Amino acid sequence: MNSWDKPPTSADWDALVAEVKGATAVLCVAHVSPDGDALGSAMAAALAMRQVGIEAYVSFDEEPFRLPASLAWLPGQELLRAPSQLPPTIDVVVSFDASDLARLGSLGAVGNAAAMFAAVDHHRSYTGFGTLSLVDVTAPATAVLALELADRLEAELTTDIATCIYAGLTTDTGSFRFSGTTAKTHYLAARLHETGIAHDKIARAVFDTASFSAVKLLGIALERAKLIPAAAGGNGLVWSFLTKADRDDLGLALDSAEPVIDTLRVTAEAEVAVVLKEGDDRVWRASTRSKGLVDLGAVCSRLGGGGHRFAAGFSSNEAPEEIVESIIAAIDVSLKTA
Ligand SMILES: [Mn+2]
Repeated sequence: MNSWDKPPTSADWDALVAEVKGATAVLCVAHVSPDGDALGSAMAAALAMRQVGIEAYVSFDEEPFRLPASLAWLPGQELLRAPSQLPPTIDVVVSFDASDLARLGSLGAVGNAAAMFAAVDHHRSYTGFGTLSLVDVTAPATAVLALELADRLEAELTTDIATCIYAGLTTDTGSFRFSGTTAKTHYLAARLHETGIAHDKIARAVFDTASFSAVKLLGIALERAKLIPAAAGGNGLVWSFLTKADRDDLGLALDSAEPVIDTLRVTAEAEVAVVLKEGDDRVWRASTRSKGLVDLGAVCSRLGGGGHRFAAGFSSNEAPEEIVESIIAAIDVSLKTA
């Protein structure tokens, strides 16, 4: 049993707070291709640290260094630093929402070189990297843990901090629809609301905004979608793919393909949805979603990735058809051992 099979203890939090308060400078790191939970959590934590007098920055590994369009409005952007522009004084690194070191890209090495390297996360697939683990697999978002850190730093919950936390919470709960959402999640959301956040604008930015090019890209993916009724124990698998050329024609970056899975996964005839996205490096990224019957965290771990039961992913150099065959085979193994 790993120590993160249980939520962090008060002693764990005290250790993190002590390290952060004693730091010369803290770097809060989000995972590569950051989503609302990773970036919202890192930004909220850094804003809280700044408020109580700690020098804090936010970074993630991306070249060129820019925010995804859906998160370009997040407060706290003055704290962002590209990996090549990090202050030399950083001695404490805290990662947010990254289950393994590879998810931090080049910043994993910065963490390993720091005097203290803490991981704040909620993935069951968390590998145990870092010198201090603040991991709660029952938390519906890492943002819940980022808020706990802000509270334990005795930072006031400002509208800016609450906005960052809410961005993470609404991202990972799918607007409070996914099964990880509890009464506690709603109480927490109510607390965020009370600070005067523009929850409607946050929801629109996170879920309901895409460029016309991105809408066209979605059309390509849907046109190409295939349903395999026999897959996943006869419960069906729907999949599609987007090439680098598809994106290049529309002038789009890889993150533009992120929302495709959310439309594909509504397919009633499929327990599992898969979207394969070819990166600029020609490596395919597989995003997978299930309705609960199949543990995709386990399936994707088997294929070299990881994630949650309902949402997981991995990378592959195989051709799209081969990747889908690998997924179907791994699902069969998972259903047999479940
Ligand atoms: Mn998350």
